[in-house]
Parts: sequence; C-alpha cells; structure tokens
Amino acid sequence: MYNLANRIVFITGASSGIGRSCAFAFAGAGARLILAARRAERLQPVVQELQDRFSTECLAISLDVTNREAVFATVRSLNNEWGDVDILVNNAGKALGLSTSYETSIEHLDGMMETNVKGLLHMTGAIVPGMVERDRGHVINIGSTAGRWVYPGGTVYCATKHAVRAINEGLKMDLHGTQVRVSSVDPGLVETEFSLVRFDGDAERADKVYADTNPLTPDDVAESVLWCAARPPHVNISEILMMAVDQSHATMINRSGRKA
Ligand code: NDP
Ligand code: 8X3
Repeated sequence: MYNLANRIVFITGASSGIGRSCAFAFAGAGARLILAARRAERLQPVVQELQDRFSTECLAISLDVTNREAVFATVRSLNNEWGDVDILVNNAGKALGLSTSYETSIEHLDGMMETNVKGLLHMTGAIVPGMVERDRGHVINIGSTAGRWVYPGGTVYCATKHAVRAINEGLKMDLHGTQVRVSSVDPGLVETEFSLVRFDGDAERADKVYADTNPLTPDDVAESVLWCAARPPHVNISEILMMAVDQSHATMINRSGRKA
C-alpha cells in the first residue's frame, strides 16, 4: 500500500460533489489537502469540517481552472510547505444544457470545453513538471461514462469527456519512464449538484435525473479515487469504469424505485 499520510493532494472542484467527497476520503487517510474551487464561501465549511473531524491541514484556494494564468500563478505561489504536490485530482467539470451539438450556445460550449478539457490541461501543465522533477506523483482524472458513450443532448459534454479519456491515455505515455502515475476514474450517474448546474439551477428538473433510481454517491467515487492512490507505487491503475447497479449503459437506467 502507498502510505497517504502527510501526502499533499490537490483537488480541483472541492466545493461540492465528488471533489468534496475526495477531500474527506484523503483526509481520512491522513493526507494534507489543497482544495480549489471558484466559490471560496463553499470551500470554507468543507475545510472547517475536515479540521474538526480529522485535524486535516488544509489550504483552500479560490481558483477558476479555466484561467491559465491564475492556475500557474497559484501553483507557483505554493511555498516549500505545499509546493511538492504528490497527487493531483483533476475533478472540476460540468455539463451545461442538453442541446444538440449544432444548437449549443457559445457560453455552454466554452463553459464545458474550457473547464473539462483546457482547465484540466492547465492544472496538469502547472503541476506535472514538478512531479517529473521529483520523479514521483499521481494524476487522477475524473472522467465519465460520457467518455465512452454518447447520449442524446450530451454531444458536447461527451466530447469533452472523450477528450479527458484521450488525455489520460496520452499523459501516461508522455510520462513513460518516470515514476509518475496516471489514472482515470470514470463514473456513470452520481447524485451531486451536477444536474443542478446542467439545468442552470432548475432543482425540479435536476431531481428528475435521480428520481426512482439508486445512483452512485460521490463517496462511492471518492473511495475508488482513494483506492487508485493507495496502490503500491509500482502499480498504475489506468482506469476505473463504475456505475450504479441500476445503470447498465448511458441511458439505460432502472427507475423501478429507490431502495432505502
Ligand atoms: P458538482 O457540480 O457537484 O461539482 C463540480 C465542482 O467543480 C464544484 O466544486 C465546482 O466548484 C467545480 N468547478 C466548476 N467549474 C470550475 C472552474 N471553472 N474552476 C474550478 N472549479 C470549478 O458536480 P460533480 O461532483 O458531479 O462533478 C465533478 C466531476 O465529476 C466533473 O468533472 C463531472 O464531469 C464528473 N462526473 C460527474 C458525474 C455525475 O453524474 N455527477 C458522472 C461522471 C463524471 P465551483 O462552482 O465553486 O467552482
Ligand atoms: C456525468 C454523468 O450521465 O451525464 O458524466 O454522463 S452523465
């Protein structure tokens, strides 16, 4: 097992959902955490709870991953105490709307492409060179079943997650010969704020996505992320594809009722 105690873990999108759950999972393993998201006010209670429950050393950073300059400046500003990032969890991401590819607005197109693809690459570009220099580290990308299958209304989002899958595969080759690891955890339906964001705050519409079914929880995903990170250093988990039992393919979801 790779001992995660005192390792420095940088998690993007830690203010909600899967990223927030990853913070608790790594905190439970004794890691030190750099937590980033745009909404500082949503990071603060996460930090407070981590400190109360695990006495975790945390650095909360308000960061928009689409801002390349801000990403590089943030990473440069990490002092000796925080600079040697051991694990990068590239989690920040979103779907916006359910339009056809040809009707997707420029706002939605940019929002998805800039965050899910370029934001992930900005973070990778800012942090991986240090890992290469130290000849250790681990990048864990949060992909999706949308990186393998396309569904109606999801063309652009799925394209971004297909890109994440390609980046995950290519980054491992880019790092060939180093001891830096690269993994992708690719979940299906997970109940988070994902659909609330997709439907621009329409809670009723978002709730319907998870109605009468038993989706994955963000903690389920975080457990897999932690498992990847905790493998012995010579083991690289390339990818994990995971879905709720109630989901058998992108749009094949059993809605016969919620189990307790
Ligand atoms: P949430 O909406 O609950 O969380 C998304 C997180 O990303 C938030 O913390 C948000 O913080 C952050 N974020 C969004 N944009 C930016 C940005 N520009 N810069 C920095 N942080 C940003 O959704 P999930 O937890 O579900 O999503 C996390 C990842 O999991 C995404 O990559 C998503 O594609 C993927 N995924 C989700 C699935 C699902 O069904 N929920 C299934 C498969 C994959 P803030 O708004 O404060 O910046
Ligand atoms: C997020 C889940 O169902 O939109 O990746 O592909 S889904």
